[in-house]
Amino acid sequence: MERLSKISDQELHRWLSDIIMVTEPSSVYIVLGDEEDFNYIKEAALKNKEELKTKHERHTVHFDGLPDLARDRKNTKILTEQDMEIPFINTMKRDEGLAEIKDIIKGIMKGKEMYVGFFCLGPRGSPYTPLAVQVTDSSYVMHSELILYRPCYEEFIRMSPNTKYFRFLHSAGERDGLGWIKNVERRRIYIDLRDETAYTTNSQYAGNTIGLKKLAFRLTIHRGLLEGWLSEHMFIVGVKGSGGRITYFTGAFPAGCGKTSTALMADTIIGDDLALIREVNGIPMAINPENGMFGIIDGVNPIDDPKIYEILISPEDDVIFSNVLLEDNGEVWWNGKSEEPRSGINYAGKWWPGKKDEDGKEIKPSHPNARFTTRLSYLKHLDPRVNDPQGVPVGGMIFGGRDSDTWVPVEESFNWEHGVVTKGAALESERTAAVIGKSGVREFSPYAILDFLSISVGKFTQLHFDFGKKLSRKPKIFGVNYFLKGSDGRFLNEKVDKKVWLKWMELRIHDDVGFLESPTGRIPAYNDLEELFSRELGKEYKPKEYEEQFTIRVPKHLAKIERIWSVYEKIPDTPQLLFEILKEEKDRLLAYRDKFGDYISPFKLDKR
Ligand code: SPV
Ligand code: MN
Repeated sequence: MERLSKISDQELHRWLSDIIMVTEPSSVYIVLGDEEDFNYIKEAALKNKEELKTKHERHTVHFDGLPDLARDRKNTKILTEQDMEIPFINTMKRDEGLAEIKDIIKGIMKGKEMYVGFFCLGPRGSPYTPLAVQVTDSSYVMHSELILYRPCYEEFIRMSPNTKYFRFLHSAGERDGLGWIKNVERRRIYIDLRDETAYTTNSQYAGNTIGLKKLAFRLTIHRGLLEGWLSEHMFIVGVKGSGGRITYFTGAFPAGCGKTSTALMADTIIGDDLALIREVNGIPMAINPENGMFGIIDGVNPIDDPKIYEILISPEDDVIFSNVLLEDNGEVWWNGKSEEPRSGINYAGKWWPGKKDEDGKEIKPSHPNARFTTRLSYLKHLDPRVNDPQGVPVGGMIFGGRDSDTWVPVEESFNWEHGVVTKGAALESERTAAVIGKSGVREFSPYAILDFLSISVGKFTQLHFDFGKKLSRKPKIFGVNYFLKGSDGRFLNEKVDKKVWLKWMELRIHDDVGFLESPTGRIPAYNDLEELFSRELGKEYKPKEYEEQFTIRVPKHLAKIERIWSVYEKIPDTPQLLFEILKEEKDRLLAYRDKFGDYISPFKLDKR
């Protein structure tokens, strides 16, 4: 009470006392976020078996359990006042949703401690940082948040009476002997836009439960629409250019398409998942609402991911591993370690080499969606401006999907609107084996944000157009494609090539290199890439490779425009400008086809 009474906001007190009455925890712990609290929460997680010890003091393991290993799309709903249908978004009438939650949370915290944490979704002391309160009965969730976000109880004490803040209420509900949730059928993730409050019940998986991550993201998207700023599913990185200048990029990629690896390959990093972007004096300024990474661990190995791997094996660094294999000797194993896995416990219970499920299928030692939770500050290439209250100026925005046959490896759009439409709104990605369903099928993935949108993708597109109008320095928008394949099915590029694309984009932002004009945008000239490949990677880049990679595949582009057109045609609030830009692109492609044929060698394009 003493901790809480320092915060004068009466509405907060009322809300907390209401949920305490309904959920009936046996005690309440107000988290200030200092070291003492951190240790208290971590100890609690170990005591109640939400986390298990490993051979390193600072490393723990958490298991979500078989039914709870990923985001629950079906039960995640946006609560709206009118029962509006929004294409691609799961909505529900607000009253009904709130009533359902109220029923589910009755007495749900009985016998448990409730934690209340105060957080800043961005640098402390920034006018652009949203505030948030998290209530949870899970010490794992609070422990994760203390690693992933900036605690800021002090800001709540200081805040002026009308300051808005997001509220998150989570309960893992009952757990069984293995620590898994018992009441899967009462799992709900409801986001109430009106009160900027989200609720999660009967789940542990961080993508459902960590209010500050993807639930707050849905709320910032909505608040951004009302206030005229952008909330993006993007990393924020810095790329070094001549004279030591740093140019900042944000980048959006669907899961499994190179987002994390790009963020780690850049020269500096500010964030790996989310970006809030405001217009300040005509400049787009980005902040990272997060302070840590909740990253996929599957496949992380010392050769391809040295920066992450180093953190994951360092006894000095706080790491929570989830849904990996915890061997009996206290060693953590995931797919990417060089040794063979030994017996232990994993996301499916006890595990031993060769263990099979009921259908006789081998149970993987570590789950494909296994994750690590750790601090960004451990990265040696952390950007010095990561806590700058003003954020960093965005020079370029990158969109990239998994595309075997259409986009070239890197291309600049003609202007902001053209980029928003043809790179962002038109983003597609081929499904990977990690997602249930047929792999290789192309999915609509606008802005890589579809799973998290709380507003129509038509409105989100209009918001980008309007945002651009306020800017005197518009970011250049680029499309990248790391997954282009040759006619024989092999990838045309190596993983490291993305370094060259980043450097080329950096040069373009400063107009330090020219470009070739294609019907779909501006592509690199051969000589510029040859020089960059040699300088950055010590690699010889042959004209033949360039030609194959940068051929403009006209029929593929035309087919893509048809697909995208027919999707947006069914979204009632799509801005007319989107169709105009698609139409212009189609006309350009047809004109180029008349002149050069279906497959256009970059050597035939005009240099500017
Ligand atoms: C993503 O899936 O985009 C993630 C992980 O960043 S989750 O927190 O599950 O959303
Ligand atoms: Mn994400």
